[in-house]
Amino acid sequence: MPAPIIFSGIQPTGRKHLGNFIGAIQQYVEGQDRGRPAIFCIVDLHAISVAYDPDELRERVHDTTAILLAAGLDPERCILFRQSDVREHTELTWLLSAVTSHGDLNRMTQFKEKSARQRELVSSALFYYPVLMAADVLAYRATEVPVGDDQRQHVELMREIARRFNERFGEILVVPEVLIPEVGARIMDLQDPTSKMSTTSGTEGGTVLVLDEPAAIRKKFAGAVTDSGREVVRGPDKAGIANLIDILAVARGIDQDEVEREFEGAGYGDFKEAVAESAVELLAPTRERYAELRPDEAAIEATLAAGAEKARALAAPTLADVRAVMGFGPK
Ligand code: AQP
Repeated sequence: MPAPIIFSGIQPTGRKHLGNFIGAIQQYVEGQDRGRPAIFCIVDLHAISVAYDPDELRERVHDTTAILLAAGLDPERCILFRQSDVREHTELTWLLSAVTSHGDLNRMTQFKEKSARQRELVSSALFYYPVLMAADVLAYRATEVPVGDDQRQHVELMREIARRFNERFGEILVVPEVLIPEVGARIMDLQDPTSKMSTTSGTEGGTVLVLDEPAAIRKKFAGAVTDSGREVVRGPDKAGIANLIDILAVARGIDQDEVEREFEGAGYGDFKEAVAESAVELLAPTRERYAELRPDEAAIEATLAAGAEKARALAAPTLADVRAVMGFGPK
């Protein structure tokens, strides 16, 4: 089987959380040696779909790049770049809109949820987010898209867009596969374990940040909402405990049954402490390395510029093919 072409994007915030780390960043690091190539993109164009500050956006791109490098992405083994540096993404977005159904966009859960939370303006960029995401991936003819469970619907839509494009214009685009981790695809908010851990809609106490100090992480786990029972098992009305079981399983690289066996008869207090320690251990190396890398903005910019050059070289031929079959430019 040929090596996969891996592509995934991540939003520029300095507040990457444990859900992003487990659902996405760990998959990126694992994928960088499998992908030929593995391409990771800081999606600053997506970030403008909600209210934002331009100066802060630049800073957050640097924060996120430093987090990814600190977590183990190596620019020698993958392509890491800033979305807005590669104009092919925006051009392809418009071209793909010709084969994107308005009705499909209307069905997107993320749009429904995020538009309801906007105070001043529901931008059409928020509505168009999935088309830009489709362009991100399809421009590289990627075969595999590692994401958390919340992005499943968007990947399904991009597959539909690619299929419709190919039916209409010929086999130009590749229909990618989604890659979702078996455990940890949806890490839940510690204070509200029926909602996913989230940058924009989570609770402060229930969102464990990659850059949190160990004391803050321990405090958040100590306050995690559980249930009135005593058993460390998954089951109905045990969303909080099930979430903690998932986190411990992923952090230690074991399966959930093993966690349940180990904590049979233990109280919730001891269990929460063990989960907190595993999360501290999981995140500490990234936080420490981040502190070393983040101050060198010139090095971060150089990494992004080199990545953009490689990305452009891959996206440009796809765009040339797409333009040609769609009837643009001289014959
Ligand atoms: N709770 C989660 N559990 C597992 N994976 C998650 N992801 C997000 N939340 C969880 C995955 O992280 C990747 C990067 O996400 P993003 O930075 O692009 O932002 P997002 O998907 O919009 O996630 P956030 O941080 O929760 O932001 P908001 O609050 O805006 O929704 C993606 O692969 C995502 O699936």
